[in-house]
Amino acid sequence: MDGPHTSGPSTGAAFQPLVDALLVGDHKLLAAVAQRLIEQGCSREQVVTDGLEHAMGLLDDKCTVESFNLLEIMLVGRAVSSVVRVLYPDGYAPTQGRATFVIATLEGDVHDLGKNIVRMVLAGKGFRVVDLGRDCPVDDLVGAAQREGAVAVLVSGLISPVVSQVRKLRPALRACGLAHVPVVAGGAALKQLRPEALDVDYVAENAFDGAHYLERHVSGAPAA
Ligand code: B12
Repeated sequence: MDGPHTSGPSTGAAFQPLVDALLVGDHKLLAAVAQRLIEQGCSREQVVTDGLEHAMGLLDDKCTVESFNLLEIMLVGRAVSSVVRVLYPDGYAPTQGRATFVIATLEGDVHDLGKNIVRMVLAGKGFRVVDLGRDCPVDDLVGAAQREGAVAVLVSGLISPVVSQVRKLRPALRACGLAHVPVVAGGAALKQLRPEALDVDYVAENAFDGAHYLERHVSGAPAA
């Protein structure tokens, strides 16, 4: 059900009611619209990428360093969370899974909506995801990777200053004997950079692209 190939509506117009409800921050209406799209045959991937991500991109000018409308953005954030609950009603905390990942937004970055979606997508695929939350020190994330036996470390980054934190991950993993554990990055600020520039193994375009990469890694298939 997560794949992009479904019989449901796929045009931008089909997602306009979702975009409209999101932009006014009406979380109840938004959850109802998302539910209807799912019932019409849309995949979760379409709702996230064509709906949520597209709409959030339209909020760019309300969330810059110069101009910042906190209340409006927070209402939209709450609305995004309501859609995530519609898409993943079973929650996200399997204690056993096909493999374990650790995920966080690193120190200095408080954005977590995208990270939460990644966690849900992976949990929906049967993986165990240990979420260290946002504003997380590099050492805490690496410590969790060691403690939990993680097979990959995932990092979400939305603001440019967090790039320097991401570059500290690989040396910190190496120092703990975890040089073999891959690092996967995503989020608006990180996906503008190539893996070499971040010193990570893969930069995901979106949650589903990241999940495909991780599926291949866990199954031992060569990276595409
Ligand atoms: C919502 C928002 C906020 C909310 C965050 C609420 C929350 N709980 O997350 C609040 C109001 C708190 C906020 C604060 C700020 N924000 Co803001 N914010 C946004 C906004 C509008 C949307 C981000 C979002 O949630 N998108 C929706 C999610 C679903 O998308 P996503 O995160 O990209 O995630 C998807 C994929 O990228 C992927 N993904 C994400 N992470 C990962 C990780 C892995 C491993 C994988 C596989 C995939 C993956 O999966 C998701 C689903 O596909 C963006 C604009 C934008 N276009 O991104 C600005 C934006 C990120 N913010 C920005 C700024 C400047 C700020 C502030 C500094 C503003 C200020 N004046 O203080 C503060 C930052 C404070 C801090 N220290 O962190 C800038 C950053 C610019 C830059 N390059 O540095 C942006 C780009 C706006 C802009 N155009 O200037 N913000």
